[in-house]
Amino acid sequence: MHWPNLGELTIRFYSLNLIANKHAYRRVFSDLIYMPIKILASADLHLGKRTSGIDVFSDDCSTKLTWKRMLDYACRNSVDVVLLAGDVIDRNNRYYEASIALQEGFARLKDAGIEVFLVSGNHDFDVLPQVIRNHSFDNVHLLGANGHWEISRFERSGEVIQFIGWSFPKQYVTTNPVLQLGALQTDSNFLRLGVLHTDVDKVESRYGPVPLLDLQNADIDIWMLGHIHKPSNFAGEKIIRYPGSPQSLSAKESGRHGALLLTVDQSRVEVEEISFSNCRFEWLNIDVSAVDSQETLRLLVENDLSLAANLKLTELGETVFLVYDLHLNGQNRRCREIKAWAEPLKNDYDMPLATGTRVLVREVSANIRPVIEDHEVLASETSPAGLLAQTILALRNGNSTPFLEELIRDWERNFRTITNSTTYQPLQEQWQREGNPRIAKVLIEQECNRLLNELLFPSN
Ligand SMILES: [Mn+2]
Repeated sequence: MHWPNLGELTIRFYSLNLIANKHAYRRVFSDLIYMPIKILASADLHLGKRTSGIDVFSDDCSTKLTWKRMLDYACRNSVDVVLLAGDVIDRNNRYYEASIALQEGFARLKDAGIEVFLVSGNHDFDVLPQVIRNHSFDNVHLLGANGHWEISRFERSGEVIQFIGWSFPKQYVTTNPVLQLGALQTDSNFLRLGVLHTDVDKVESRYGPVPLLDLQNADIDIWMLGHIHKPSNFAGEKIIRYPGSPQSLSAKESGRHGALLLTVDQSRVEVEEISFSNCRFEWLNIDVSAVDSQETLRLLVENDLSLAANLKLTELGETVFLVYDLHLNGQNRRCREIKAWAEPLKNDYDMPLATGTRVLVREVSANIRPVIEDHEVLASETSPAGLLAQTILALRNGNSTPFLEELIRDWERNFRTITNSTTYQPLQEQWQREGNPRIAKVLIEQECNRLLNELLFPSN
């Protein structure tokens, strides 16, 4: 930390008053006052697209508006660099809407003195270089065009960052781009920030597959990646992250979505998650065992949804739509009626929270077990239902039957086969640390109940 002397403090005082958020002025003083560098890192914006899955979204959930919120944030918070790790423009949607929004954004960032470093991904391998070529933005730097690694030095307030990137040269790339990185000369005295659109640990992928180990071993200090829309963070000493798509584009992209703010202070780097998506998808299990009328179902759903949504209240800053998929479960003899009572929730439910966020329901699924009065009587039958009832009873009483033993052996054999595949390597490592969850019996009981339900109450 560099402590300012009196002169510098005076300048800081005046500059703070003069600037009053005028970003450009900050640049004038930035050589006099030490300030950490702020990088807003994002990927997979897919400009031209909008969130799908529920009618009420309309144009409010277009990524063009997410981009605008990101620009507002960058300008308001004196960000120095905006970083985009590919698939900025969506290949199949509204090219003009996308390219115009991008150009306007670049111009706005230029006015604010903000630099942009970016690489292209499989969606914008051709259009992104075009947009940048056809409009001269001297603050915008496409790294690694034509699939050749490139380094660009950024310097401000005496701090130096090397942005090192590689751009998709064509739609599909089946080779590992990091293998070519070794030839590039970097300076280990200054931070090396790698930007890459890639499918980590997916050997068969057509989207620039890279083993995680190669990212860990490369002469790069931080990796900001694109392609996977769910924000993710790889464990280990090095910061290796997918910022994820800043807008949730469908219910498959659940949870919080936004960008990462990296603050580089000397050699220390802090990472903060900033939300930008105006919609957020979640799912919720609701136990309907006690439901006996449409009214009790309504009360229960309202209560559970309100509890779940309010728990997220502090994270809902920009969220306009909080959209739930409900899974109804439990044990109830009115399975069919409950499903019918729940049906209107999909189009009808719309609850406002204190933040102004609207809670909606997108989908309702049900896995309600029937109430079987007497398993003992059923178990005396030799029918398939009898066999299932015997198995359920054995599981409940801690006994075993030859059929149950066979099921457990089958389950364990299949489970081993699956978990021995490389795809599940991280899970295996987790289980080695935390113990393998041996839940065969729980799953078998669930499945026996489900099958018994189908057999006894076929219309449910
Ligand atoms: Mn991609």
